[in-house]
Amino acid sequence: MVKINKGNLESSVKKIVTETQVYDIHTHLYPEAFNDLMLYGFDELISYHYLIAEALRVNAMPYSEFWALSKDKKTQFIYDTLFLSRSPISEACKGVLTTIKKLGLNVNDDIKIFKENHLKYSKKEYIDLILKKANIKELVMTNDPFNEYEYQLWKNDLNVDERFKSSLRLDFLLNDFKSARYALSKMGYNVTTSLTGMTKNEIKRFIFDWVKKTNAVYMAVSLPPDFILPENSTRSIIIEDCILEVSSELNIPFAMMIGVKRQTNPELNLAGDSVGKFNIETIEYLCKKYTKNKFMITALSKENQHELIVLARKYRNIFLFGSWWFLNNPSLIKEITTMRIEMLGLSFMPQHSDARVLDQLVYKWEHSKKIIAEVLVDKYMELIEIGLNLTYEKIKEDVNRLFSQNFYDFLDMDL
Ligand code: HDL
Ligand code: ZN
Repeated sequence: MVKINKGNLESSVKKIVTETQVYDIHTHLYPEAFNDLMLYGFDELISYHYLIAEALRVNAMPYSEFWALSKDKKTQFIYDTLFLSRSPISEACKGVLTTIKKLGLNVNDDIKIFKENHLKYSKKEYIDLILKKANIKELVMTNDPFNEYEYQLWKNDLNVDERFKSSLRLDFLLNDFKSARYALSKMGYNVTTSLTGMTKNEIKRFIFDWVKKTNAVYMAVSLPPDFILPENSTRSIIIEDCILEVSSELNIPFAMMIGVKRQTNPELNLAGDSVGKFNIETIEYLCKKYTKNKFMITALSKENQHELIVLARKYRNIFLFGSWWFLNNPSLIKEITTMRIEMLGLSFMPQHSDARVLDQLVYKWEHSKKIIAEVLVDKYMELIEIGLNLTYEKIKEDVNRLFSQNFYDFLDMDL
């Protein structure tokens, strides 16, 4: 046992956090079996929708003109605008530089070197390289059977890299049932516009079939700020009468990612979404009524994150995760992680990457782990000052909980 003291605390925590393998429980990544859905390499990294939003703020190129550019020209436009004509100081810009550096390149080199780097590897080799660099044990994809391209892939035998787990994404079903109904009928589910008993049974059959087909570890949906339960709406009825029934029957969590205002600026496409605060009483209602269901929850508004922490103290079936999207910035990760430790101890998962491009795993985890380690050092220092005996092994156990074990335990939890 290695005793921890004020002198070796910081170096020990930083080493442990760096070396602890991560279960990245929400990403938009895919392994090579998903063909075009697997995004990797510099061109994809630099044209992340966060950077598109930032570039089109400062260079008033008409949106339609930008979208008409080739991939090469989009890369050059973003690089010139955000990295050459001014310092790349934002979180998303800094992330690109962190990844380039961690891949062993010089961030001052010519962009041509960055663009060609991934060509040295096969897709499989690049996945191995990035997962190793980012210290990822396994990650969860976002799988959407309503995406025609992905649906066709699942129809054939998909040899999915076992490090890539599935989640069943239900946004289309819940937020656009009128259109989803047609897709479900085409898939062979006998659903009508009205939520009759038969339609609800067919929706449950669809969910059950696809959880099994994809071997999903949880079901997920992103929800708008005006999401409210109870409510006499299609979305609410499908959640209460279909999703929660299958979720409880299969003992898999229902993940709600709440507070996204889709397409506030539709001309920005994926970059056009914004944020709003939702009513926490909806989650209170769900937890009070469905004590046998497990809810993974994150929010896009900081105020909601505070309310969720308080609520998680009341309900053990809430699993809080991540500093999501517009909260995935050092200043906010620090504040939210500190609040969570102060009110929940170690019973939450501080981060997920939300990566869309494989290479992003490197910077998203490097940046987050730095902040989480700083918060942990402060909190452990307070324990040392009180006189508690701390060991390296105990801290290692704590950190392993935060980066993977808490989620494994939550999946196994039988309420
Ligand atoms: O709905 C979601 O899962 C969000 O994470 C969106 O995909 C968002 O565009 C995103 O990539 N955030 O990081
Ligand atoms: Zn996401």
